[in-house]
This record gives sequence, C-alpha cells and structure tokens, in this order.
Amino acid sequence: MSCHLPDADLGSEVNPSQSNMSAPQHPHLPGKAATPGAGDFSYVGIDAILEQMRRKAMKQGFELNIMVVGQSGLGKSTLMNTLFKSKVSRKSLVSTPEERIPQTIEIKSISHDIEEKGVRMKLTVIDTPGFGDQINNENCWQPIMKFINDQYEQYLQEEINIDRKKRIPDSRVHCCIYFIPPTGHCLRPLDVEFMRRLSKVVNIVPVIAKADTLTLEERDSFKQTVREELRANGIDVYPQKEFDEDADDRMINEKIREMIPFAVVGSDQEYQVNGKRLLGRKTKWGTIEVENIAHCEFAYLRDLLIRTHMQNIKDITSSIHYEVYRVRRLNETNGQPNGQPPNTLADPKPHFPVL
Ligand SMILES: Nc1nc2c(ncn2[C@@H]2O[C@H](COP(=O)(O)OP(=O)(O)OP(=O)(O)O)[C@@H](O)[C@H]2O)c(=O)[nH]1
Ligand SMILES: [Mg+2]
Repeated sequence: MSCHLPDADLGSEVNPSQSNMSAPQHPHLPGKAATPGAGDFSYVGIDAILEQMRRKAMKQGFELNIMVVGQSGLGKSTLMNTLFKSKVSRKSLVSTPEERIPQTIEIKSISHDIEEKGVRMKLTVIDTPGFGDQINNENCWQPIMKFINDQYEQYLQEEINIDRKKRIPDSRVHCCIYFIPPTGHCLRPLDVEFMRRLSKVVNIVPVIAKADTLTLEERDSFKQTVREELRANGIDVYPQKEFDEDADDRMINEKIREMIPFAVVGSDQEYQVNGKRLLGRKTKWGTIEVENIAHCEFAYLRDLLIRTHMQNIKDITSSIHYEVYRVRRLNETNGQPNGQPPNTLADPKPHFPVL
C-alpha cells in the first residue's frame, strides 16, 4: 500500500531549540487520530505500526486451510460440519434440514467466509475419503501426500512466475487434523505410518474420534498412551517443540502438548438443551454437547486452530514445511542435466517424489 503525504506535512521538520512555539507540534496525517504522546518530541510513533497492521489485516482478511484425514467412518465430514456450524460461523450459516452426511469418495474443499467484529476470514476445510477399507492399505497415504504437495507446487509456480500476482492464492494445507479411532488400546501401525509421513510435510493435530464412546478413565489413559506412542515413534505433531520461539511460547505450547490428542465429538444437529439450541448428539441417556468442554474437547481444538494459534500454524507451514518443499524442488530442477534456473521453471508438473 503506498501512502502519499501532502507536501506541507512532508517539509514540516521543526528544531525544538530554534522554535519559539509554546508546544511542540507533530505533523498529523489527514484522517488519522492523534497518537498518545504526540506532544512529545521524543515520541516517534513506532507503536502506531500496530494500528497500520491491523487496518491492513482487516482489509485483506485471513485464510486458513484445514484438512481432515483418517480411517473411514470416524466422523471427519461430521466434524468439518461441526466446525462450520459451531460458534466459528454460526452467524454466516443458513440452517439446513436434517440430512445424513454421505460417505466421502473424493478429496473435496469447502470454504466459508466468516466475519466477526469486522474481521473477515475464509475458512477452507479439505475433506478426504476415509482409508482402511481396502484389503491392502499399504499406500493409502499417497493421494493425501500428493494433494498436499500439489498445493505447494501450485504456490511455488505462482511465486517463481515473472509476472506474479500481488497476492498469491494460498491453497497450501496449513493444518491436518488426523483422526485416531477410539480403540482405547494403542495406535495401529497404519496410523503410526500415516502420521509419521504426514508430520514431515504438514502440521498435524491428532484427535481421538467419537470420544463419546470412551469413559472418562478410558479417554485419559488412551490420550496418554497415544502421546507416549507418538514420542516413541518420533512423530512430531503440532505445536512442535523445536519451533517454540521463547519461554512464553514454551509455557503455552507445553500445556497444549499435554492435552493432545483432543478427544472430540462431532455433530451437525442442533438440540434444545435448557432452553438453548446447542450442537449435540442426542442419546437415550442425555445430549452430548459438542461445544461444552465438560463433555468433550472440540472447543479446545477449535480455539487452537482459530483463536490462539492460527497465525503460528500458517507461519510454520510457510517457513518450515513449504520451505523444505521449495528448496528440494528447486535443487532437483537445478540438478537435472538440462536444469533451468529456478526462476524459469517451465514444467508445472511436480517431479517431487511422493514421500
Ligand atoms: N458416536 C459418534 N458418532 C459420530 C461422531 N461423529 C460422527 N459420527 C457418526 O459416524 C458416522 C460416520 O460419520 P462421517 O462424518 O460420515 O465419517 P467420515 O469419517 O467422514 O467417513 P468417510 O467419509 O467414509 O471417511 C455417521 O453416522 C455420524 O453420525 C461422534 O463424534 N460420535
Ligand atoms: Mg466423510
């Protein structure tokens, strides 16, 4: 954004020792509120950058791309709808009549524009078909990995274009919610393998699916087992310890790491509970309220993704995961016998091997 100051303002430098004015004056730009400390020459106004950034962010809005991955029937599509219908976007939704969510058969992105207190956000959820239905599930992560890498490739191609867009459309997967079946035992080899591979290319937030099927004791003990197994298998899920920037970060993230995996319950149906309409699952013995932290940990997941860590999730995607892809991809192109310099990459097809 370029800002042209009126000439009169630009040349209004004042030397306090020569000035006989009773109060020092600061040039104020038209339309801007006077800043605190504006009557003081030692005040430069650096703090006003926050207001400039806020205005820019308000204008641009925010984008977040979340992917849901896991075995078939674990409630991925339902949780995606829960996210859209929960407090995040309730205002922006028109309520739909009850209908069953069909089985997901292809990777599909759904976006919603959400606005709260003048701040706009485009939330995109990438729903994926559940795996585990095949007799041989050996390479079932390949389509997911390909999708993630394809988005990096698209971004890279836009970035290295000579005529690149002012704002590159960002379809990169910022976060992948991995659904663990609520077995109460231990992680299955397939889940370990899937998360091990995914964690190298994307931020993973593991969740225990359909947590309403576990008692509170089973839930706590399963959560602990999963944490231990992730550690034992060297799977680094979000928020990754090595990317904590300072002691504050470490303190906040340590608490999250102790809670992971979130035990979630999903529903896209609303019920009347104590006079309020709430998203829940109605059973014979009561209604499980999905946004109530006494019932399940869906609200913690939503807060992590949107309220507290959205920017960090995007930063890690951009500066770590995408960067690894970019460097590898450009090295690969340079290493070819007829390698072209990175800024003239002609082949839009990724040569990047599926991990
Ligand atoms: N008990 C319980 N059932 C759930 C929960 N979430 C979803 N379900 C039910 O589980 C079934 C499958 O839900 P989906 O959301 O279609 O599951 P999915 O993971 O998207 O399945 P695929 O598309 O086949 O991968 C539906 O009958 C849902 O109502 C939950 O948190 N608890
Ligand atoms: Mg589905």
